[in-house]
Amino acid sequence: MKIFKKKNPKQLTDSLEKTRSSFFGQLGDLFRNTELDDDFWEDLEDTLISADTGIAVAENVVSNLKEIVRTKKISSSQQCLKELREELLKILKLNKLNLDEEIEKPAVFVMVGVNGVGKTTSIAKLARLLLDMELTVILGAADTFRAAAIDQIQIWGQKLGINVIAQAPGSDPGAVAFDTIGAAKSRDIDVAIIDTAGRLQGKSNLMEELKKISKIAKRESVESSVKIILTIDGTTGQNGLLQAAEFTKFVEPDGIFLSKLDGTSKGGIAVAIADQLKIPIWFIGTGEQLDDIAVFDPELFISGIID
Ligand SMILES: Nc1nc2c(ncn2[C@@H]2O[C@H](COP(=O)(O)OP(=O)(O)O)[C@@H](O)[C@H]2O)c(=O)[nH]1
Ligand SMILES: [Mg+2]
Repeated sequence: MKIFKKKNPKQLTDSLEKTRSSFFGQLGDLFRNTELDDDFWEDLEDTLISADTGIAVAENVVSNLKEIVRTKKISSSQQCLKELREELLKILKLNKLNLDEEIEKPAVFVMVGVNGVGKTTSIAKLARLLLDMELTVILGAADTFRAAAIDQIQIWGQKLGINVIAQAPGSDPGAVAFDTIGAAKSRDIDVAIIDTAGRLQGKSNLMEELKKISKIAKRESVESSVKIILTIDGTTGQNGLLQAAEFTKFVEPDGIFLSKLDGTSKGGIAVAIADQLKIPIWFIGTGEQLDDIAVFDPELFISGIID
């Protein structure tokens, strides 16, 4: 089956409004009728860094842009803004979306990430998106660390009208993953989405647990049908990126769910992820409701925050 064969039913709407006004509001001021002098370049680099693109990206973008301005003999700041747009897009496009591949049933999405980044909420949104695409979905409550975490995903399951496979708090997350995939197979369900714990205390334990879940998933389904999705909280900036990088030492995420882009996120984080983690952003979350999800599209994203 091809999961994302259909055009994304939800487009980025005004949900990036806040991101746009925080990051590119500043850019707009910067590019308003100004000379492209040393002060301008310095201000641009500072603005990019404060928008969470990271220092390396900011430096590279500015140095590329200077070169383009020189060779194309650009003098207007508006023209320069267009070139900036292209440069950012180039970085985001480095990470091709690879969601449209052929996948054998059941697809298994394992959601990983630090506590509080929005894993469980994002799972519910993703389930909604898949249901809208007329696929069948089952959820697995493999964050067994807290009873509240199990309740939370069960409540989402009720809202969505889909089954949630759960065991008692404290039980083995690997066993929950096993049961969830087993249920998906026996009930002929298209996609199983598995929630996981994200506490960073006793980190190596958590990472071993995630490794085990991923191994079980790959054994119980088809290896290429298992996708590890790393959730990153868009408001946590470089710090969130460092935490995310920790996960990549233990599990190999296939895609990113970038959450909370509706909040105080500055948007540049998407560019930093593309540049530093080299993992494609698949989805973005723009709120706490089920509908607040979009399949990531570099063009639409840049338009959403610049134009
Ligand atoms: N504003 C906003 N809040 C979000 C988003 N995604 C999740 N949240 C909130 O973030 C908090 C933590 O979410 P949760 O799914 O429990 O995170 P988990 O610990 O990683 O499973 C909750 O209050 C969610 O409502 C989002 O895209 N935007
Ligand atoms: Mg959770």
